[in-house]
Amino acid sequence: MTTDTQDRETTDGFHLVIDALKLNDIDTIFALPGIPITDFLRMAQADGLKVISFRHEQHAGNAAAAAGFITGKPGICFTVSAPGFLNGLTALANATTNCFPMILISGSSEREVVDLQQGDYEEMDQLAIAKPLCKAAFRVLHAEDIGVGIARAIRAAVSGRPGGVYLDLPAKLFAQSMDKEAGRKSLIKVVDPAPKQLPAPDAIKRAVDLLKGAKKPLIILGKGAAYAQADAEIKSFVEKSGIPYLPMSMAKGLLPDNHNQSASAARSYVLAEADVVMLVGARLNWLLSHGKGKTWGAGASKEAGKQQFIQIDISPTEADSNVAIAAPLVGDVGSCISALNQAIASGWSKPPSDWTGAIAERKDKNLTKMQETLSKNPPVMNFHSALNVIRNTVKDNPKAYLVNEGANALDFTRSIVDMYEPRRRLDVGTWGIMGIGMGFAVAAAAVTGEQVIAVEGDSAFGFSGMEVETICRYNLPVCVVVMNNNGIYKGTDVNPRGDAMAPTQFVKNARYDMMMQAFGGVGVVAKNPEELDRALKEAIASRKPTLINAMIDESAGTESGRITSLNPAAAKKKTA
Ligand code: ADP
Ligand code: TPW
Ligand code: MG
Repeated sequence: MTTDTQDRETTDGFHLVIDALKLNDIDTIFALPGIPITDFLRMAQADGLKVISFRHEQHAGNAAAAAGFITGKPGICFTVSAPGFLNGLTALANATTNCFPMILISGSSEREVVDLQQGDYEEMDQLAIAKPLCKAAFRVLHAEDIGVGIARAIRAAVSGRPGGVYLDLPAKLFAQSMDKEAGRKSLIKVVDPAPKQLPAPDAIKRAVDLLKGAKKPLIILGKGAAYAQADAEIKSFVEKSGIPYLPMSMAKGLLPDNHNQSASAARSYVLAEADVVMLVGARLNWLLSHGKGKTWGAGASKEAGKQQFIQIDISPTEADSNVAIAAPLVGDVGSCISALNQAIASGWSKPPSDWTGAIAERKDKNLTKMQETLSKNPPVMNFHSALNVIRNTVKDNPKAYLVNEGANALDFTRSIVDMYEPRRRLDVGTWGIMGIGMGFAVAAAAVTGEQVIAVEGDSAFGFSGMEVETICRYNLPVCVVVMNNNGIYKGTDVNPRGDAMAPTQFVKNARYDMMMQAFGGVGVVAKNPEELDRALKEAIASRKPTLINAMIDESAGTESGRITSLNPAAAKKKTA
């Protein structure tokens, strides 16, 4: 191994990449070693970068994406060629889909050999494969271009709509040497990587006029609003305007979920009834029924509701992607909301009280009903009785990060567990993807030092479960709670032939807790809310890597959680 053999006069590709990252305030790298990046990672660590080494590239990539969302700086993931690159690609595509800034940097094989398809070690035209799955893709062939390559990757990741960027670094590049001073001069410190984008004054006026005329206005906060780190401006706008709001999943906590203007507990009512809806960093995609159908008070599923929309988005092409947007506001959330705050500083009247009153009435009813359900303590623990404990735990530890994936384990947690601080909820996002769990958990703990609670379906956990070793190795304050219902959605499926288990079933009463014990962490079985509560309290007090195997009634879930209707068989039933 050669960690630092350069003499005083020359530098090399390894060090130029490290120096370029450090120059741009990158302090953490998520990675999985192997040719050609093993030495690079050793040198990066020796030079003071925090290197978090994973067991599978997908989780290193997911960690980079989560770090990007939390910090607003691009998360960096390093992978080896072909198979390592492909393993990281899912995370890159997912980051792009979710508008999280990350850079997947992959070593690659010799260009000359790859391009002639002569069968190099781990041969693959990675740049071509990455391109359609990310925002931008670059390759650096010469050491003197490393500074430009890193600078372009950073700008592409965080400017405008954030997303995933691919940077291809062929093996040969790392060993190239060049004059040290010339190398230093070739590096670029990116100035203003995510420039503010101010909305046009006439666009602000159009939006405010529309809002002023509304009888039943509603604000929907999306994860773009959370990402924007304009927390105080947003809070001030919501409170000054008096408009009820709905947070999308990862915008929970931007304002505390127990805020009196939150309409979460009256979601179906406000979506169907609102007349003017202001979207803030939220797309009208499937998660909002595309702005159409029953959800929005329209008849047929393809029919748009009667709502008029204002949409704040940094992407100028987002408006009208599903239904007409009456007042698009193109700009960054901070600038747009601050302009709106000025515009409503005088002559603003709060929404009619029959609207806010009707919402409050429904909220009260639903919250009372929810409280009744939560306080039941059935003989076999179910999602509600378990999540009631987690709900109280998060209330007591509002700064903790909550990672969440699964189907029922996701949907019930989202609706039951209130969040109190911005960007503390990290979940399956726009794709509803399984496998983000441990990568997101490692990132949140490593980047912020805060306690992480990962509420995981037993299936969901399996996608990244091996990373409990990573959690133990770095001794991270992560408490994984596996909602163990013996399977995907339920553990009660039956194979009519009886010769094997059904495709959605797992080994009954599996001891996931022993996986954590295997690496020196704490593993606990919790069969009732008291045991779960005790284990959570101990995990948080000790900050030790912990896995709580929460045994959940295997019949408690529903097929696909809340999205049963998306199953093709459901559509067939409807048309039959
Ligand atoms: P959710 O799933 O929470 O509804 P989406 O991921 O669908 O949120 O939407 C996020 C939107 O936020 C994207 O359209 C993206 O362009 C936008 N966005 C991201 N960052 C910013 C920002 N700083 N300012 C304005 N819009 C942003
Ligand atoms: C990459 C499909 C959606 S939800 C889920 C799967 C496999 C697991 C649900 O079971 P779990 O939760 O986690 O035990 P619960 O509480 O309902 O029992 N592959 C990928 N992404 C997705 N979304 C799937 C498969 C899926
Ligand atoms: Mg399950």
